[in-house]
Amino acid sequence: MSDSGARPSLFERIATREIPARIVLETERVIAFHDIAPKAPVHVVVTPKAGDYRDVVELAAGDPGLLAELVAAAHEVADSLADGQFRLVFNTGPDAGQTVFHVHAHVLGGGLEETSLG
Ligand code: D5M
Repeated sequence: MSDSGARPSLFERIATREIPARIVLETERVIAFHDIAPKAPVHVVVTPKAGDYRDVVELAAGDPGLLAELVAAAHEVADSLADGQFRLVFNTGPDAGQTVFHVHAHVLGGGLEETSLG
């Protein structure tokens, strides 16, 4: 739980197993699970277990080491599920599609040709 006294976020409740999810990786500070509404053949959410940061901008400023742990976890997930190739998306703010205000990365892989940005 965050130390703000706020209610635990959805992702904190997944990390404590209060809400079930298809967990694919867990470290001391990070958890990864399949997105409930996948937008790609592989779509995994990677997030800190604690909800101290709302978005990637706050995380980068407050704990860059934890941001690096998220990236390393995303790479590990992609190595096991998507041949090591992946897109990493941090929706940041409601106008950018962020709906859960507990920082998280979307790991997308497994064939993204139709949605290529390049
Ligand atoms: O991403 C929030 C993501 O969280 C969105 O893609 C759906 C996913 N989600 C919501 N509830 C669950 C549960 N219970 N399990 C797994 N995934 C979930 P955002 O970038 O904030 O829009």
